Amino acid sequence: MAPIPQTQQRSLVERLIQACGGGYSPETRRKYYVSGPQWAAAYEGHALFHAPTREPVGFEKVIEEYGKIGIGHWTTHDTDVIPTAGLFKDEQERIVGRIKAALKSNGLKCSMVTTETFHHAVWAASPAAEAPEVRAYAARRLANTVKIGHQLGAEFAVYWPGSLGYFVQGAVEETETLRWYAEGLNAACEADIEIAKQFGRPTLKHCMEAKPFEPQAEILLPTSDAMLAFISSGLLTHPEMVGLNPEYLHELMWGAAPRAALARALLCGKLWHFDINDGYRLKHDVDIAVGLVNPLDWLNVLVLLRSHKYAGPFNLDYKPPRTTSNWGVFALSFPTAVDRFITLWEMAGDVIADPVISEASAALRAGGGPADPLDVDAIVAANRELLTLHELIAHRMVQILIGQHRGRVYSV
Ligand code: 3MF
Ligand code: MG
Ligand code: MG
Repeated sequence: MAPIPQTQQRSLVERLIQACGGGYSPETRRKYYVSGPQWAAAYEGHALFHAPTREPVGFEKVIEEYGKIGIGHWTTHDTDVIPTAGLFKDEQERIVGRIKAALKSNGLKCSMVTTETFHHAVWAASPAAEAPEVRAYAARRLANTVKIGHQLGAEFAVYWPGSLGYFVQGAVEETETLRWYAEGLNAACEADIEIAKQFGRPTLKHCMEAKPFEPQAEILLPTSDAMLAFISSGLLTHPEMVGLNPEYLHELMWGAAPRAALARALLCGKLWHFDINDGYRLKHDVDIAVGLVNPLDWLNVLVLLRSHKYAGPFNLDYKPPRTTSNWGVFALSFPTAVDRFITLWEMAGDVIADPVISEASAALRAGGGPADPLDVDAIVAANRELLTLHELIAHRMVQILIGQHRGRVYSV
């Protein structure tokens, strides 16, 4: 093939996107509770070993592009949109006004706000640092984000305590730090009760998000399970206001079965918000877009969530790869991520309705018939053939994933 001049590259990519097919209309996409983070679309491709590959993008452009794609909700950190120095000042109010206008004119809603407590130098020793002034500032920041959330009409506040941990042991006394961290969350919930009254709105749903590694070397609340224990530890003054925002990859990173982690949150009634993406076990936080690495696992996850009537947001917390251009972020990365999610969600409906899976599941639950409860050999024998259905169900799910259940075969 001859070299493709830069002026022809977009039309080539566009033609190949069209050739892929499988896209949904913006109207269809808006039917799902999918949210697009400001930071995901504005990610410039930078990291410790990576210089940026994309130009900065402001919230007006992100909101406009999400609107065109059909992503109905937008999420943000306070400092994604308001410079740290402008917080608590008129500048904050001016920016919030501009955000409201941008959301309105593009038909989006703000579903979630979150406080950046990991990037700025003030968080070097975490938001629950030894110095009381850091903790007092953190409490003010959290309350301020709650206020912004109410101004923008959000339903959720998320807390990823990224820097709650350490590189070297010794200085940090974990029980004390966790108590201080709880005080921060308590301050946010208590502020919310007051602010919600002023706005005549329900309080926000406060959701904790765990990640096992990064940016600290050791993390005090590394998993969703650790956070469930923290929520019911007695340290929170309003545990009923606090739930979870698990992230698919964050659970996978530590080696968990994400579906089992979600199931534990469901059992506790705490699965309120969900960051969706993909990646690999026991690697760093690669934040690949949903379904590009583990589509079968994702199908299983969505079967679980559909079966339990999960109705919260699916937040597209991924990073478009550094190889994707600014234009490509909105032309390809976000629309295809949403479309894979929708397809997997609908496929999960196919799995739930599938007659083979239904009958096999019912048969497994029926068991092999009454056996002497103390005759172990008889119990084994009663189920011997039925247990083969475990593998049959897994096979059937792969068939559904690859379209083989509709007769897709190769003629060889
Ligand atoms: C980090 C994350 C965060 C959180 C966000 C809270 C930058 O790995 O996942 O995204 O999701 O801070 O919403
Ligand atoms: Mg996340
Ligand atoms: Mg992540």
